[in-house]
Amino acid sequence: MIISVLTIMPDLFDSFLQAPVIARAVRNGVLRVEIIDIRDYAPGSFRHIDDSPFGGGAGMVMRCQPVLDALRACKKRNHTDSSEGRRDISAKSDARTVILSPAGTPYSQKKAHAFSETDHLILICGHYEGMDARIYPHADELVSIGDYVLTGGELAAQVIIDSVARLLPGSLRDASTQEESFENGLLEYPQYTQPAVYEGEAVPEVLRSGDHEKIRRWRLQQSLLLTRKMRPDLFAAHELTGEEQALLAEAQQ
Ligand code: 6GU
Repeated sequence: MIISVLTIMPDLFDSFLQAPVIARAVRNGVLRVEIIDIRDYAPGSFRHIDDSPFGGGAGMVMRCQPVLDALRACKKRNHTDSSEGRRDISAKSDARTVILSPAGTPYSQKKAHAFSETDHLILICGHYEGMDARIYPHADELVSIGDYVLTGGELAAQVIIDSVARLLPGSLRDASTQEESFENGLLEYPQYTQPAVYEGEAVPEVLRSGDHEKIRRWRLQQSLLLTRKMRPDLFAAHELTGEEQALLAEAQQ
């Protein structure tokens, strides 16, 4: 897949793109990340990308023209019908265009899976007090990464790229994504490694028993207890199986 990022701060992605999971996905040919500097589409020597809001008020607003010209050029470049300039991983269908904004719908692991199945994802990083409202209809959706305000959408874009890249085939070394938090609607069970006793704290005996069925049941039980304690909202949304009910009843005793 291709992920295109439209930003006014392209430098913020330099070291991020060198992170192992991203670099591996790129190396394996399952991902291409394209960083587009919106300023390149702002004309004149000042290249101004923002302006004061109509009606007054504090702060600046991102102008329509540089953002929408950058978006159009990005789509055109990646969706040309001619085979010229097209790589094997380039987009086959239309892009999914996302604006990153604290006013968006909450990001989730489910959304990460959906994004990982698109051929071309375009992420537009908002800045200043916001964007001209006429930009929003050009996106398919608005996404927020949580109930707090960031200075710009760049960190949010990096959160999304990281969570999507690790789901692409060949980007993680093993199948470790299937059992982790959120994949089954529960938080992950506690993990331990050597030594078996550290500063008097021992690893639970069951994990050293070699009994795989017992370990599986212990882990599921821990996941349930942890989720109920730390994320009552997730726990309430989770439909308990018969086995899970039994494991919780057993823990009560
Ligand atoms: Cl996507 N952008 C900004 N600027 N702030 C945020 C956010 C996005 N998600 C949470 N806060």
